[in-house]
Amino acid sequence: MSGYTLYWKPGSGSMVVEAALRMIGVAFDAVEVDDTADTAFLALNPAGKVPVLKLACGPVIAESAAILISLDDMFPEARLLPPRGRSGHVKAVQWLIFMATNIYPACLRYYYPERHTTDPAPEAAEAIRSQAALDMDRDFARLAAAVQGPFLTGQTMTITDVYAAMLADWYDSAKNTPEIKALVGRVLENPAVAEAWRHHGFGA
Ligand SMILES: N[C@@H](CCC(=O)N[C@@H](CS)C(=O)NCC(=O)O)C(=O)O
Repeated sequence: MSGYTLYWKPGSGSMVVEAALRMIGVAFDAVEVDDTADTAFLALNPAGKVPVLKLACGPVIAESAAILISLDDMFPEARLLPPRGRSGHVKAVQWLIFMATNIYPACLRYYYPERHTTDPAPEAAEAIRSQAALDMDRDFARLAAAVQGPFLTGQTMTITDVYAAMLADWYDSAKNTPEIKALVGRVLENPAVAEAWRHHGFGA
C-alpha cells in the first residue's frame, strides 16, 4: 500500500488529481468508486463526490481545487503551480478557483439539469441547461482571453492548465476555441497528463 489513495471514476474530475500525482511521481493506489452514495464512501466525503484523496498519515481531502493546492503545498518541487510569491502563482490559483467554482458547476448543471430544479417539467430542465451553456460560453471566453500562451500563465504548464483541458473536454464549443484547443494540445504532450487522460477515458 502506498501513502496516497485516489478515489476516482472514469470521465470525472478525478482525472486532474491523477495527473497531479503522476506529475509529482509519487506512488498511489487508485480505487474506482462504483457508487458515490455508498456508506463507506460517504464516510470519506459526505458530499458523495469524487475526487477524494486519502493520505496514509490520516487526512482525507475532497474538492478538486483543494486537493491540488494541498499537493502543491506538500510537493512544491513538483511545480504543480508556479513558486509562491511569484505573480504566476497568484494567477494560476485564481484561475484554478475560477474554474472550480464557476465552470465545473455549470458543466454539472448542463449535463444534469434535472438535479438543479424542483420543477419536474422538461422545460424547466431545458432552461437550466440553456443557461448553463451560456454561462460556460462566457466563462470559457474569459479563460481563453487570459491565456498568455501557450499556457495560461506563460511558457510553463501548471496544474491549472490541466484543469482547463479537463473541463474543455466536457464541452465541445470550448474544445473548439482556438486558444483552448492549442492549450489542450500542449497539455497532452506531457506524458504524466496523457496517462491520466487515457486512464480516465478522456478525449473520446
Ligand atoms: N466541487 C467538486 C465537484 C465534484 C463532482 O461534482 N464530482 C462528480 C463527478 S465529475 C461526482 O462525483 N458526482 C457524483 C457521481 O458521479 O456519482 C470538486 O471540485 O471536486
